[in-house]
Amino acid sequence: MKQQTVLRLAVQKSGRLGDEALDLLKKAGLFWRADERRLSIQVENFPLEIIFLRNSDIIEMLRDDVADIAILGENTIQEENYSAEIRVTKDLGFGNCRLCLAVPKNSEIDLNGATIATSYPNILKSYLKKQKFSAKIIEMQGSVEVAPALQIADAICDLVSSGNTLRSHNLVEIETILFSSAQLVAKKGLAAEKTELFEKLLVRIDSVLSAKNLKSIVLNAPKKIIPEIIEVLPGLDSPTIMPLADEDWVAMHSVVTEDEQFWDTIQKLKALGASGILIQPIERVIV
Ligand code: PRT
Repeated sequence: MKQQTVLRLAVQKSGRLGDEALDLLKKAGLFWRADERRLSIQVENFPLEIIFLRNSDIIEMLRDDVADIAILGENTIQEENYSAEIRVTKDLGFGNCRLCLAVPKNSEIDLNGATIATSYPNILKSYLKKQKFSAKIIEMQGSVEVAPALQIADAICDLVSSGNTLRSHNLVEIETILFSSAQLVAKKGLAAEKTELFEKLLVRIDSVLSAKNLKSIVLNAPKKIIPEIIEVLPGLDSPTIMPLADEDWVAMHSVVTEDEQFWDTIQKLKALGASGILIQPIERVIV
């Protein structure tokens, strides 16, 4: 009997990307009962095995064919020079950070000729080359932010998200080298059956990403104000209009993005005479 093809997805075991990656897969309707602290788990309703790895090991496992696809930061892809080996990349919109150069507050360090501590020597090297700067790079695996205080380096090149780590070490950003977020990547050269599985998985993941910040709005309105409501209610498509028992009234449905204008829109609808406004989250959208 032919064995079922299973796609193998590598995700970070713990840390900044692991939990959000699993959360996204669950929202995409994937289901498993196994303990997430195991080395790997089998998804029960999709031919997918999730392999838990250290972030720094993921690309090696893709290269060694232990994994077919992975979720990892753009920073790691760039540092490991992996872009050319990827067939598809999908930005997942979490794990946002930036790789920055930072120096001690109030210092007037000239990067040209400085010593810079980093866990990203390859990205830094190519940045310095582009800028035609010569600087000495000190490679550190973690706690890069302590390097200036220990007088190991004049500056650092590290990931920043909230900026709290820099602030608490009296450091200030002077340059952003790279913006990064979590990416779903599929390596080149996957067999046709695995490619097909990946495309199916992508549809599910896309449906969750497309639904992000979307809200379903249902409201009741007097028939005579339908044109004004349509004007105010932005939607994916034109709103659905449904008759009500009271012939002078209708129910209207639309899907809108919860952006900065969202609550202004709701206020305007109310002011126009809409009532019973229901706002509900949307789980998935297939566009
Ligand atoms: O432990 P493991 O071997 O699995 O890997 P790891 O130590 O690289 O894991 P982790 O969880 O630190 O980082 C995994 C990925 O998360 C990174 O490769 C990035 O893609 C992403 N990410 C997003 C971040 C950050 N934000 C981040 N802020 N990775 C690290 N940081 C660190 C940064 O290095 C600095 O020490 O957080 C500190 C700064 O944070 P703020 O909020 O104080 O600015």
